[in-house]
Amino acid sequence: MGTFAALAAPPTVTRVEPPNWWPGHTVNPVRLLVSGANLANARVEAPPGFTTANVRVNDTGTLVLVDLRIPAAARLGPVPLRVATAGGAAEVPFSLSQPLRQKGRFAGFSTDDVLYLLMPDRFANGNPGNDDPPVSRGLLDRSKPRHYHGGDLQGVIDRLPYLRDLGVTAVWTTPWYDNVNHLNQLEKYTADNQRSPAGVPSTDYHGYGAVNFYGVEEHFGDLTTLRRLVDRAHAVGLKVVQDQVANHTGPYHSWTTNSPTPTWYNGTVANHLENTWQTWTIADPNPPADKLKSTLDGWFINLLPDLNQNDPETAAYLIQNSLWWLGVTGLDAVRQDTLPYVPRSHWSRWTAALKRECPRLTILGEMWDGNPKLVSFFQGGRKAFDGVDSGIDTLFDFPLHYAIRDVFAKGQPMTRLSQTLAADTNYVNPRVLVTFLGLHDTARFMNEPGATVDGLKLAFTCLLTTRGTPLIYYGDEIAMRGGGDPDNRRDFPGGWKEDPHNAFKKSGRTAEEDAVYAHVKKVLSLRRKLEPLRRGKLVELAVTDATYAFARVTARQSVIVALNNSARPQSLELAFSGADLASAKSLTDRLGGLGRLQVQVGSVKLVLPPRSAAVLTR
Ligand SMILES: [Ca+2]
Ligand SMILES: [Ca+2]
Ligand SMILES: [Ca+2]
Repeated sequence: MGTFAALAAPPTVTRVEPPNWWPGHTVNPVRLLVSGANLANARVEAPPGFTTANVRVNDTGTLVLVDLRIPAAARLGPVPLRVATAGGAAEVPFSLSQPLRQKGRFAGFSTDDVLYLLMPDRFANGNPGNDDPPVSRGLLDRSKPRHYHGGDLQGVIDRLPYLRDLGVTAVWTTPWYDNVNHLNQLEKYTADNQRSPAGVPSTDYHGYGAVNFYGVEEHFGDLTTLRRLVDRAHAVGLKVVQDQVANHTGPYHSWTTNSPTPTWYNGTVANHLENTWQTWTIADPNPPADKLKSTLDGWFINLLPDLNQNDPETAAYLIQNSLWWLGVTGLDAVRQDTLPYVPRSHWSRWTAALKRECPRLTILGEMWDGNPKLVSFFQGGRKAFDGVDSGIDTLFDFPLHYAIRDVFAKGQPMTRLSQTLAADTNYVNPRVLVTFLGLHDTARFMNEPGATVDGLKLAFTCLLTTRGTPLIYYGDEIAMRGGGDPDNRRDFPGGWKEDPHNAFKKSGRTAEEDAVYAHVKKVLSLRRKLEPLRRGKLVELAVTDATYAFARVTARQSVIVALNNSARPQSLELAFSGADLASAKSLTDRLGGLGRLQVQVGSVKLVLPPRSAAVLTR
């Protein structure tokens, strides 16, 4: 029968997560997850100066967790690390990298910035060579809204000049994690986190179904292309925001059948709770225990495997993964998906770990609710009743999103805006909220009943001049149409060589597209030139059903914004606010329509044409 050594099959190693780390990093030791086979009872051997500890092998002998302490003076490059068993030894392909320089990276965003959200698959096809990669043939079909369309990271690189010319300052792309390489076969599963008729084939073109947290989706490019994108963006003055998902993996992640620990996920494919999306239970001091549990531990759409951040191994993996993307690219901010469905204690530890390494980083959380009380509950800066400060810097301003839609598309009274902003007292810091007309999960503004191009322009004027850090969803600046997901994710016209027209260029835009584009560009330019529009205190001056006027005020300068949402001209008499206006003899409409206005004893009278706005300065 032979000896024990002869009986033991030799170990093999296929990969390690993270594949590299940095000497002097705030996380040390780093916890490695080694994948392979025949790893039962493995030891991990490290070179002199390095130490390994806390080796843990899963019960199939295919995954090893191990702490690796990296000496401060460690040499860069491959680290000769080995996994050894009675059957032999295998090399672990791990290396140390030079930390990226801080200058011009890891910068965070502020109210000085304007974000631009795009979906790489739907924006521009910069590399037709990756349209149908060998590992995932047959997923591309531009006629099908749930298939890949061919857009990629090179396409984003190619269009950075367009974004810079428009006047936005930061790019947020939907996730670039490696997603599944075949059509989704699971009943009820669709590519967009929504139920759809069973049997409609779909892909994970949107990136929210990660099967490898350390991989770049091959339809979009590779890590080299991603790093080039971040570097090129920085070189032209644009920041980059990564979309991360810590709540769940895609349903096809290998962990669903073979996990590093028994409690890696909450439940199993065969036996798990369903997430019923009762987000308010998180902010409820007395929630029903079963609802709290299904909200935190339930599987999104009853299908996306829910990661268990209460397992310290899972939590450490997720924290390191976030830090790895920052470290390898130098990006500036993180947008975190599905925030409320993860224990707040995890966010507290995760945000602290990210800020320890990158103190200027901005963290934006997705808490989808129209109620400011619920949204504000998740903003960091104070401990809530649960004793937790989430550390989340800012959130999407869904309450204002709904109000802007109601007013400028559906014709509801302007008081709706004032009412919504009156709830700002709920927030630790309402000024930094990320405000938006729409995003990839909402129908387009132009799809609302009652929406017009004039209404869209007014909505943009309001969005880009009121408090907050504005976000523009790709294509809204050219009045793109589209209903609910996935119709709101149409291809940007001109992103593909074969497109009949090219809206990236003035000469290619339709009259309507160019009118909206020019308007957005103009208001963005005003926002850049006029500091109060970015940093000023918001002071409401007047509100009626038809009109709304406010000032943005700093110690040095004031800007008055007046909007008429009605189909008739409206007269306004506005009292001034701000020291620089007290002695003004006249005000100028920087949007241009009203020209120069005479001032009478501390107030100005103006008549706004139907559905128009003015931005007044001294
Ligand atoms: Ca492509
Ligand atoms: Ca893939
Ligand atoms: Ca969860």
